[in-house]
Amino acid sequence: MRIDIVTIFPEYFAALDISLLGKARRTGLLDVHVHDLRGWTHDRHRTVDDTPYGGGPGMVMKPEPWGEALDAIVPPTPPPPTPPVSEPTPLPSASASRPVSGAGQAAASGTVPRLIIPTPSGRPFTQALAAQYESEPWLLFACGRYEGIDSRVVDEARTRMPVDEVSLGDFVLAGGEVAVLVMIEAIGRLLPGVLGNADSVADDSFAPGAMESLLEGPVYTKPPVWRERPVPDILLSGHHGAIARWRRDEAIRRTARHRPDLLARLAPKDLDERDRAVLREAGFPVDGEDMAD
Ligand code: 6GU
Repeated sequence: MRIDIVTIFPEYFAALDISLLGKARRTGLLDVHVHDLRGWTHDRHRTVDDTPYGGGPGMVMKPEPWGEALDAIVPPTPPPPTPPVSEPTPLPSASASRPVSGAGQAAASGTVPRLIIPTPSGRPFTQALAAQYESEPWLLFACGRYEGIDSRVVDEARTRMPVDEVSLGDFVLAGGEVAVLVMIEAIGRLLPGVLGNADSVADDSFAPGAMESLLEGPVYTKPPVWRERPVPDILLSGHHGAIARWRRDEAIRRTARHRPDLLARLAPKDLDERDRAVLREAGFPVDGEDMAD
């Protein structure tokens, strides 16, 4: 997968040299290109922002550097050559087979990236969206700072490539850089060959179908007793069925505590009697039952 990132703070992306993603880059699974937006400014101060039309607080990123950046990374399709007026219109087949060259080649052959713009006013970034992005050959991230990028940049980009405005959640970051690091880590670890063990992806909370959207419960490793705290006996029992049941109980309890909204998504047909008992105990009656039951 190719990833381009445009930012005024390229230093943030040094983190992409580390750990799993660093290895994925070194082995060629990930081809990351970080671009400094100020390289497409032309004034002495390398200005990227200006005051908002209509007034209001803060600054808005100017459209010109963004336009030049996107043109450089995704060369625009040139207008189709105009045939001389006397010439008959070529047949569609002849027109379709006409070779394209130069800057138009990328766009004409369908090789444009998906442009992803991190913004608190975007659609929610989820595991499902990470999985969709994992299957794309080329992603381009545009990191805004200040109050955001002049909206005409997004409008024009949409005429040339698919564009998604994406948010990490209901809070405000100072800029898109950290959000892009988060998204690239979530996407990158799904690429075949990036994680050592394919099962680690299948078992994730939120992976499609995995544990029907329950959070994962607690985990333990050696030693068996630490600061007088023993590991739960069941995990040392060797009873795989009982261990799986205990883990599911713990997952249901943790989900009830931290994400009651997720419990509403559980399909009643996927709940057995034990699930219902654990849910009831956690204060979540299911399927027509109520607290009086
Ligand atoms: Cl994607 N960007 C910014 N600047 N703030 C955010 C965000 C993104 N998601 C949540 N807050």
